[in-house]
Amino acid sequence: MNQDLFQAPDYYNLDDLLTDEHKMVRDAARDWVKRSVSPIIEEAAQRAEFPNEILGGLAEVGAFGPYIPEEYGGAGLDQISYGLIMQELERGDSGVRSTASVQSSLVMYPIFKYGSEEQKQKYLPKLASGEMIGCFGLTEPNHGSNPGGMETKIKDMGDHYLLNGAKMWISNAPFADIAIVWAKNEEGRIHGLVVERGMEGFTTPETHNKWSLRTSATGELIFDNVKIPKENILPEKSGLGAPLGCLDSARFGIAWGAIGAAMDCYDTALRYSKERVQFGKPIAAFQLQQKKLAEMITEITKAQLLAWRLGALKNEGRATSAQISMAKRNNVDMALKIAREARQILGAMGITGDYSIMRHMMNLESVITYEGTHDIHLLITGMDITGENAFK
Ligand code: TGC
Ligand code: FAD
Repeated sequence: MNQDLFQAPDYYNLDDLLTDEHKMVRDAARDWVKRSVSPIIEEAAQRAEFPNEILGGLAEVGAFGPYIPEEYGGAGLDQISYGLIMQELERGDSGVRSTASVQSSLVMYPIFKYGSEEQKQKYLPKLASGEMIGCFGLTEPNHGSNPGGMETKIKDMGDHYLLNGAKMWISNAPFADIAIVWAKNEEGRIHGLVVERGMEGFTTPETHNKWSLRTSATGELIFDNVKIPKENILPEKSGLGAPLGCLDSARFGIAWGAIGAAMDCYDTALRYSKERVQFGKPIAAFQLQQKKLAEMITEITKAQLLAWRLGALKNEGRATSAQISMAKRNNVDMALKIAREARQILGAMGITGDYSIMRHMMNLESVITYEGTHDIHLLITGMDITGENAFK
């Protein structure tokens, strides 16, 4: 690929709102992405493989459990630092950010929040170091936007549970060591459980032929009479609110991550527009191209402000689920629109793997669907402001 010349846009001097620690964490992730992700990511995407060699680096920049306390191996950082790490990872590639999001917010978070002390000691330090990789199984073949209808079941057998059912579209599934799986008991109550690779009856076939998020491995989780020891149930919370609480944390990270993809597309298009000459002038000198670029930086700046404020609210424990939905929806949509516009600024060159834009664009088609679709987040906002539920 072309050399990574990325320069982060900061039109409203938002760095002034960050602490020294935020900037240090952000810059470490930014440098690492430049050194270790940019040079290899295009080829990994072309091969449709997760680049395993970056796992150690992800752990080193604190991408696995940034806000999990240090006593459990996490980085003990605040929510804005978490957001900034996700922004930098997705600047490299959404699939890389996905792997870190799932590990942090969908695997470590539920163990930390809903797990027993033994579960925390057993899993969290290994997940933080990348020695163990996890995945999160909520979506099923017949239940995507409506996870409350799930069919995966556990049956109490006295000294253990029997797990039956299937999950699909699960990030990290093909190589995960553990899966946080959501299943209903005989009374229809949803519980989280830790399923370990190697348990008899548990398989994780890979989903192939994706045109999006090609650097992230996606698969199914199939449970055929899997014996789950009772100590593998997350004891501290049950009900649909338990998995949805994890999604709040992951959606927050995505709201930041999408800004990274948008910044990369904008920066690439800006540089290209100054270098590409047509009709005797750099295309940056034409009003139509300036309109595109000016609107991009405006939208990025608005998204940065939204994310920063949401991070501040989250640090104070005041961010609501609906506020998180608004930021996820707005920022992913913003990034996808910017990727499409930036691609046009590059003309034919924009469709090649010599530039990151098309990869970002294709990735964002998954990001706008997973963790709650664009429609679902609009309905969450609609319900919050009107008090009327338009889902059902
Ligand atoms: P509803 O009746 O509204 O709520 C059920 C219970 O949950 C509570 N709740 C929440 N709790 C915490 N955080 C939230 N965001 C919450 N939203 C709701 C609610 O208070 C209630 O609690 P209780 O105590 O009264 O029982 O549920 P519903 O069945 O009507 O569904 C609501 C809806 C549609 C908003 C929700 O189900 C939803 O968000 N659907 C979208 C599904 C989704 O986002 N799936 C994501 C799967 S994971 C994924 O995509 C990972 S991609 C990872 C990557 O690679 O980065
Ligand atoms: P559906 O729910 O079938 O929706 C189809 C369409 O109908 C959408 O446009 C939707 O907005 C619309 N719709 C649905 N309900 C309504 C309504 N009430 N009102 C109006 N419109 C509606 N899941 C996991 O559990 N773990 C993972 O790690 C994970 N990783 C993923 C990775 C990738 C690459 C992808 C693509 C998905 C992943 N998912 C994961 C699944 C993801 O969360 C679901 O795809 C998503 O929640 C949407 O579900 P669905 O695809 O079944 O779409």
